[in-house]
Amino acid sequence: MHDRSARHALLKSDLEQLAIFGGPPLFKTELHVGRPNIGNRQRFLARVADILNRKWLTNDGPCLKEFESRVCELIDVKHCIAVCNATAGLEVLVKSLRLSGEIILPSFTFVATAHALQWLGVRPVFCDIDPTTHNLDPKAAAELINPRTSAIIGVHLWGRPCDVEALVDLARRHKLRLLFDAAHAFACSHKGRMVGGFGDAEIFSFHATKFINTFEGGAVVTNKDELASRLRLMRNFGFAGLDNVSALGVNAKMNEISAAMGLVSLESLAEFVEINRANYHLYRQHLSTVPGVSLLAYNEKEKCNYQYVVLEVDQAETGIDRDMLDEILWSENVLTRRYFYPGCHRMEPYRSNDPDAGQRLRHTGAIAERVLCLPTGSAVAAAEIAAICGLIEFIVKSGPAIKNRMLSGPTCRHHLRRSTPAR
Ligand code: T4K
Repeated sequence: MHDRSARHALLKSDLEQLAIFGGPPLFKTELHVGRPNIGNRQRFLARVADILNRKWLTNDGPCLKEFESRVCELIDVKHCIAVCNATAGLEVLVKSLRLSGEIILPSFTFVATAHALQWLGVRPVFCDIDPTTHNLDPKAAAELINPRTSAIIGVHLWGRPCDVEALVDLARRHKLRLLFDAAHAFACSHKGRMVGGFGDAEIFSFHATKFINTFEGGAVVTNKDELASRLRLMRNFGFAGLDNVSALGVNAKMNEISAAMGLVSLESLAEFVEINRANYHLYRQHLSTVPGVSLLAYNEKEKCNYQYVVLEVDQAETGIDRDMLDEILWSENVLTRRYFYPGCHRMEPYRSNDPDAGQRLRHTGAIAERVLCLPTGSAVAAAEIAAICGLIEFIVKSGPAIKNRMLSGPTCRHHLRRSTPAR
């Protein structure tokens, strides 16, 4: 890959060397969690030249059609409706299914899952997660069902599939629609079946930060013919033909340049997965002996995209909490992310709408305090991963001393950056 050469990294063995206490940062330039993977530039640029020559930039163009059929083949699903982003895809899907009232979903997800519902006037009802899988707990979901409930949305968080069978059973028993936010789970499988064909429909994100990207973009996938037709209409203002608007619609189309990027990304899918897999195993290997930190595991008997390297921090063992670790890593130019802190229920407008939701979201609250995503993807080199892990090991080893010094010193820049309190 183009940019995988290691940046200069100074190993640290003394508190004074930590950037947070005045030392030089471990890395001269920033390492990101969501650095985009870029496929073959020549092939992308050739496709862009074709688009410009054709003068067909959007509206059901040839790149879009090719991208949709490649996605269908890859995940063995009948219909792919590519959209301008996953959030718009979710909105179009909820509208196409005429959902109303309340929809049950996890709070431990990117806020887009909830916002898409709220935006349409449907009430998101947050449900707790299973603390081992980080996914929606079907038993907790069952307790939230009432006559206003119209659907359940499972989120395959970190690309690890939900308890699909239990959710299918629950939805069937209560005659509810079942959707999956599969923003993280493109090219992953569950019990040998590719994610994409479960429930009424699933949604992928192809945002720049996803391992397969279309700059901005997403797709709704389904095996249901009638739903697919409605989704296609709704994505394009409801146009059923020239001058023939047959339904309410919006503009949620994916343009040709995005679809071209998607096609080129798909050509490198195996390579991107292999890079993510190797990065994940390197982190595992280097961190296996560090007490109090563990990596969330993938079921490697299934297809995984390994796009998130998720560290769980057990403060009781490390002597330092997740937020302090995050703050120290940022000062060293390792831009870790606290996805999906603090949980949607502690963000607006949900915090004001349902101030007591936290009482039923015990696991969500606890997990949101422990998790930290580490840099990965094609922009991170093996030597950088070794240096990050060496740094984490040093921080954990010196946990109590670092904590004391941070608590007694002046508030640092990073602390200020994240000063918004969460209840
Ligand atoms: N459902 C779930 C479960 C999701 O996770 C998401 C999106 C959605 C639904 C909605 O999908 P979309 O409507 O976006 O298709 C990022 C992404 O913007 C978002 O797509 C993603 N989930 C979420 C998990 O991550 P932020 O707020 O963290 O983005 P930002 O700008 O802070 O970037 C993240 C990191 O990536 C930074 O370190 C900078 C780096 N980066 C980012 C971009 C855009 C780059 O290096 N280059 C880039 O071009 O949300």
